[in-house]
Amino acid sequence: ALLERAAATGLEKHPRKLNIQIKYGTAGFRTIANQLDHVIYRMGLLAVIASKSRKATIGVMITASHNPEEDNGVKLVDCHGEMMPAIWEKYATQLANAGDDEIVGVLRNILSAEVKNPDVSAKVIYGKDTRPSSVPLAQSLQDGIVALEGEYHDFGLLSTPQLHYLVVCTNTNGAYGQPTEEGYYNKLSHAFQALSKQQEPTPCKNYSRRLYVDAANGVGAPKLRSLLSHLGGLLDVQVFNDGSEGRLNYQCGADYVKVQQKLPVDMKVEAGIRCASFDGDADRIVYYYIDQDGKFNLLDGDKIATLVAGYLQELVARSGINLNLGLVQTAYANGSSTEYITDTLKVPVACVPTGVKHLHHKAQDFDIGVYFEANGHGTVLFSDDALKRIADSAGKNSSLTSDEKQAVKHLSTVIDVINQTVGDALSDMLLVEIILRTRDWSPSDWNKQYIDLPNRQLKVKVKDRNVISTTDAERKVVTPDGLQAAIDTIVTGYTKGRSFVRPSGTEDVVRVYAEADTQVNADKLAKEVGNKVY
Ligand code: NG1
Ligand code: ZN
Repeated sequence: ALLERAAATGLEKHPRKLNIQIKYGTAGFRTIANQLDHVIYRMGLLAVIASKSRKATIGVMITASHNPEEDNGVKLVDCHGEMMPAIWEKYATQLANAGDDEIVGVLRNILSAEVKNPDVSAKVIYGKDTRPSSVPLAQSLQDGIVALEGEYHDFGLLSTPQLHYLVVCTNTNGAYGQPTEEGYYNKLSHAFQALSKQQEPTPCKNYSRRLYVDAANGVGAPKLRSLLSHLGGLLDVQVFNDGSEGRLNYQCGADYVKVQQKLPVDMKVEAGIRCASFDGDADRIVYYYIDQDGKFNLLDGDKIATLVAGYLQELVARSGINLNLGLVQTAYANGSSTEYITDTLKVPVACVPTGVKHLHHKAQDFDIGVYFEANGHGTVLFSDDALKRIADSAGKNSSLTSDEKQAVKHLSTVIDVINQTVGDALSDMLLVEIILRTRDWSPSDWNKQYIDLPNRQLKVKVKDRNVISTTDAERKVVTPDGLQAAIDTIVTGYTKGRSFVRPSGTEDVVRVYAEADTQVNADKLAKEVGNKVY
């Protein structure tokens, strides 16, 4: 009778008004906010079932990340902090698209497939971004949880990575950190301060504490402020785009800066100042600066990944602990970065399809797995075994040389600066800052480690983007017939040319990527390849 009552509540308070099909993709459901009410109510129902299935707390985040303000979205976070497995994406899609009178049947199927004991209690925690539509949608979610008699905790405004952190903390009884927002700031800031003390360098000549942050007018702004208040003045941050309504991600934010390769609006920047942009839910970060010639220089996810991998690799080598470190990228990684990682850092690199879950999964193959998308989403994973060996080494301090001791100490401290549950703009920012400070690098010192190949991303509108299918981590087209051969022919005409196309998982477009020896050629290559897609 509970299921029938939940369906009746849905019909009465959160009916499916339009017969529009929606799909749970790589980032959950994402579309115009006014089509999401019934979807989010139903995700409340599904979250309760997921919690019963896992016998653990499930997370739900209401956000559409870097999408325009009028969009919104919802994403379930599984009990270990990761995305839900594919079968749950299917359940979510079925449930969202069911008629109001079909819900009971769909729920019953999911329950019978996934839940042994339906009487077990359920707990769901959730958060939302700053979109005005997130407020009523959070209420719809709560209605869904309550309808199936789940327990809930509303954390209010959160960044996406904060929610992932809270899910993991809750399900590990605090072993990962305190399951509160304050606990999150404490964990990151204590580690950052400790590391700063340990690495107290001779006064920095090139690194400056000064940092400009474009918060995309999103949730990153208030959360950054909270974090800064825990840092004891170690960073001198000026926040831009810090929350005007109606301007979320509008000509600002990590996605805009990365794709447009230019400064966000409303940011006055002097040459040489280190700048960073978050996206709307603060799970991505890119850096950049204007050089003495007035030229814009982007330090994207690839540059962050190589910075982090180089630093960790050095610590591991110095520590004397035998740990394998690897880096995971997608096809969007700049060709120069892959070359630099392989030839200079000599770190093994893997390429996987777009989407955090593929990167996260692959990174688990290493003792220390660094993963980043070029767009600035990424983090570092330490295997349980690696954590144990680092802790063991820190414990047997006496048998180590003083340099080994120091490296082990840095290594065991830096782990807590990192939000291992998912890419996190705040945590990644702290990590980048500590490394730049340790190296005493200005942004141009960082940038010159390797020179990016000029590149271009385009979107092409097509009738049905899903006629394009790909293989080899999206680097080769399988269908339609002949498209890959056409791309190959075009690419041969360009020095250092590389190009690929794939259907987006979050927008109704086909994405084209191209890189070549000059910007003019990269633009031309992208356009030529784009013309073959229709
Ligand atoms: P799609 O729309 O599938 O390209 C985009 C990003 C992904 C990932 C997801 C989820 C690019 C090229 N693609 O996916 O990397 O971040 O959004 O937000 O940046
Ligand atoms: Zn995001």
